[in-house]
Amino acid sequence: ECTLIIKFKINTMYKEKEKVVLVDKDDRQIGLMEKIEAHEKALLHRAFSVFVFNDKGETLLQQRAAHKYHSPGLWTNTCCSHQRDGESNIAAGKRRLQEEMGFTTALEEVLSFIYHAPFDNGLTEHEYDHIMVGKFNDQPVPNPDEVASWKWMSLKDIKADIAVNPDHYTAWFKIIFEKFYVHIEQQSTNVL
Ligand code: DMA
Ligand code: MN
Repeated sequence: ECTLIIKFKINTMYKEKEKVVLVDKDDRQIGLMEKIEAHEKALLHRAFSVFVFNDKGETLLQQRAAHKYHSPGLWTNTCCSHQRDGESNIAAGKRRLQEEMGFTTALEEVLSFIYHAPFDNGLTEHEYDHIMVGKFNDQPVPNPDEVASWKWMSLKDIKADIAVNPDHYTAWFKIIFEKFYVHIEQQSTNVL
């Protein structure tokens, strides 16, 4: 038990110190900042959102763990996070897929966009978000520190459920869905 507590503390300390890459409107790096500080100050930073599809064209959703620093318990795309200093978008996506969902797969970047979403806990996501897609047909092995649950869902069913239960989904997931539905739908059949 003691080892568990120490591991948890080290994990937490490490996460608090993690830095995000601050960027300008053209995704040019302008600095580094501790993750929580950047989200408190609502500064634009580099991020990514991975959508993993299976051969049926369904996408793998994750429910964020109950103790995440923002958007806890909400359903969202397969994996989201922040690139590290000097880390490529693809390398970051593959790393974080492994850390959060317990598998990794080839990724392809398809789109990027800027969004701004204040949360009710004082933090704000203000990101230059790179959307990447990949394919996977097996069972994920989610990390309980990050992920409460997961499910495969068709884009059609997600769209219908967002209309009925918008508060079950993260802000960026809904923005991506609204803005890029056609592109995402193409990827669900074309991917890799
Ligand atoms: C942040 O995701 C990235 C986006 C696109 C919202 P996150 O909060 O799940 O990342 P992490 O927990 O790795 O900081
Ligand atoms: Mn962020």
